[in-house]
Amino acid sequence: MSEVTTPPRVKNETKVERPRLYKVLLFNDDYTPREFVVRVLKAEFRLSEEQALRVMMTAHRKGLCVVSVYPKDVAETKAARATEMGAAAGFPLRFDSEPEE
Ligand code: TYC
Repeated sequence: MSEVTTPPRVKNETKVERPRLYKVLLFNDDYTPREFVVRVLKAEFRLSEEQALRVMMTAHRKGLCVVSVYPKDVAETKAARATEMGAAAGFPLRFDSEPEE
């Protein structure tokens, strides 16, 4: 009589990790007018007036502030576009992006 063996059941443990999110950071400087920073935050990051004011004042007082988090390519594009808005107006306004912990 032939023996039928069933293969051992192996749990599929392949983990699917979520892509890391990236923070967009806003840096303080001594030259860019506060209202201009607020305008850029509203235009590029879709912040409300209140949110934009809070982020701008935090960067102003502490040196930097996290604006928001996005997938890598979105964070990089938004940081570059927002920095370019400042440069186009003659200001040293700087945004950058970095991975979340
Ligand atoms: N420090 C600037 C000023 O006093 C305003 C400012 C705030 C600039 C936040 C950049 O990220 C910034 N005019």
